[in-house]
Amino acid sequence: MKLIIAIVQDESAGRLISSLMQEGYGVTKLATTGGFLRAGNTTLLVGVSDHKLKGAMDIIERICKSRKQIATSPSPMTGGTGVYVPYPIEVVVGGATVFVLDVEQFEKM
Ligand code: 2BA
Repeated sequence: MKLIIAIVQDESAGRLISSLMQEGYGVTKLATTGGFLRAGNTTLLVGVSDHKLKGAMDIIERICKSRKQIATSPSPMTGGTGVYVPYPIEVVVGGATVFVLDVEQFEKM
């Protein structure tokens, strides 16, 4: 048995949990904070039997694969006129940091 620890962006978490649960995986969601950005993220614990590991990893990759996206700047530049001009910026969205651990013992009491 393996324990998947997946740290994902909050925006991806709902869809990822739904997809994992639809496929019969048990999931625990933790509200976590990244040490570098000090921003909220979501950590999922997923205990899986060895033969179901690949299926879970495929789902995580499908939903969380990082990609570049054009977004409008949240803090628009001001020109000399004082007019606010929103401008496009490239941002990385999605992405997951995943650890897979061997589980020594698993009990439900
Ligand atoms: P990622 O490397 O995709 O990491 C996303 C989040 O995953 C991290 O949030 C952290 O919560 C977790 N994480 C990543 N690697 C980990 C590890 N080895 N052990 C435990 N948890 C881990 P943040 O720490 O807020 O980092 C957000 C993003 O900032 C990172 O994205 C990376 O692109 C960048 N970053 C992190 N540390 C950096 C540094 N020292 N210098 C420059 N950029 C950094």
